[in-house]
Amino acid sequence: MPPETEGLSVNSSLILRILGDRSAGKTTYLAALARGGNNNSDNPIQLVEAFNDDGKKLVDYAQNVLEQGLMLQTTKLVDQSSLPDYGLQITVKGGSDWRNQTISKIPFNCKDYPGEFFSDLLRQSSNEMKFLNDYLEDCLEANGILFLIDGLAHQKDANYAQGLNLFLDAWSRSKYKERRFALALTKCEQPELANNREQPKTLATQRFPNVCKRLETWSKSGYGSVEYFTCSAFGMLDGYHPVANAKKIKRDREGLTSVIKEPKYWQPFGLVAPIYWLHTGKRYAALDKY
Ligand SMILES: Nc1nc2c(ncn2[C@@H]2O[C@H](COP(=O)(O)OP(=O)(O)O)[C@@H](O)[C@H]2O)c(=O)[nH]1
Ligand SMILES: [Mg+2]
Repeated sequence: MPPETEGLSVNSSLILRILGDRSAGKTTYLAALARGGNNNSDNPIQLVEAFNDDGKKLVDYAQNVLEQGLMLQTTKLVDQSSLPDYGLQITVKGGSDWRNQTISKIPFNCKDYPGEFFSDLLRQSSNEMKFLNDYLEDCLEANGILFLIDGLAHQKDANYAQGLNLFLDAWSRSKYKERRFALALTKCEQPELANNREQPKTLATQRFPNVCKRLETWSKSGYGSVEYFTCSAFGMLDGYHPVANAKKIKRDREGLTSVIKEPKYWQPFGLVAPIYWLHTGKRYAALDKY
């Protein structure tokens, strides 16, 4: 259960699942998020804290991996019930309405599925189908989905759109009246993405037209709402011409493998924006920058 938040404006708990292909950046996203806000007074993100053991482990992991510039290990395929379930709470100042100076606490639980789940979804047949069905069942518990896509993996657009069919069909049968689906492009500090990062829907539609079409159809059919976001777990290095704070290790059809370049100047962006929207149904523009 989330901690006591008496006297503050609190919405009911967000039950979140993160979807995405292997190497989309899911674990890095969560680790960077758990590492929390900074002291910049303009930053609406005041605090990110863990409220369960899995969440605390994630924070430690983030400190080792992101601050020391190490590589993350891939998430292992295990039985759905033994996946870590991270309990985090984000404290945000202000709100989508500029007159609103309240503090919002966003408690949420989140599971980070291994990429094999998503591969099963793409293949729609596999020896490991048992995992797929368990995972789909588990997703029915969620009222918010965050779908992370490596912005550089646009060659997989058609594949992803097909995988979404199966997923959305299953999720649309969940018990919730309000379903929110956030699509976030990751690694948007990369030059091909950075210029358009302030127009997330345009960027997503250009690079992943089939995925976006599928999501729009789903939303127009009344199953739930969709929003688009851009983010980076590493961010950019400031300067006259800001550059990606990332060192490339390899790039192929699957996307980009990299590590953070200057951990000291680490400034992720856009990580909280989709979660705020999934929680409140409102966009809070200032969060796109932090
Ligand atoms: N340039 C860049 N690389 C990232 C970012 N987020 C993750 N990565 C890299 O993408 C690769 C896959 O990340 P990971 O979190 O393990 O993906 P997962 O399989 O979806 O959990 C790793 O090499 C990460 O360092 C980002 O924001 N920018
Ligand atoms: Mg992972």
